[in-house]
Amino acid sequence: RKVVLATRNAGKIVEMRRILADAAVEVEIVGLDAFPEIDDVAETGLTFAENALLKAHAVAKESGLPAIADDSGLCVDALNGMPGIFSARWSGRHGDDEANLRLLLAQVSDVPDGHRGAHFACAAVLALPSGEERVAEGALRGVIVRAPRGTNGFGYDPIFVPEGESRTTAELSPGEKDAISHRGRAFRALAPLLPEMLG
Ligand code: ITT
Repeated sequence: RKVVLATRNAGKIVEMRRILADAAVEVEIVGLDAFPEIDDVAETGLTFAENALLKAHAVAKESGLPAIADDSGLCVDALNGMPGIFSARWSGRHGDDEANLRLLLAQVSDVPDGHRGAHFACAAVLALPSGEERVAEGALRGVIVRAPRGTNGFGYDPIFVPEGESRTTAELSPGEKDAISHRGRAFRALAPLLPEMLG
């Protein structure tokens, strides 16, 4: 049984593979690099789930294989939920984690402690070439700190401290992050649905 990961984000690929392996999902996972002819799909949805569905269905249709997508981001209370679905391109430079994180830190620099709440959100989707789909979501609450700490993970991890933690998600071990993360929760919810879908 083969599944294509419908993402070009290296940080996500590492975590998705790790979480699915830990969930004992027995599939051969192939990357999008095996399909150089597949173009990026426009993420025109208004929610994480809509965008994950767009990506998974496009790749399933074009590759002819079941596809798994992740749409995720950081929703900051003081910014009315932004950057949210725009997290990967918040600075205007898609995938420039450092620029995105610096801009976000500057935007919340005047927000006092006690008002720096935020959550990571993830929608995980499996889509089949037939058009069948399954969706699962996960979230992780926390706060935005004032200066980056840690080198694990990717994206906004160095500035996010989960509720009940003192370390940023970039200071957690991979296993510690997966156990509580939005992505861990979404993909552990999706995992049990895979066997019957993949036949
Ligand atoms: P694909 O669409 O190819 O999957 P992308 O990076 O464009 O890659 P998204 O639109 O879903 O994907 O954006 C996700 C962004 O949200 C990502 O670039 C990070 O900035 C942020 N993000 C998501 N999960 C994160 C995590 O676990 N830790 C830190 N930042 C995260």
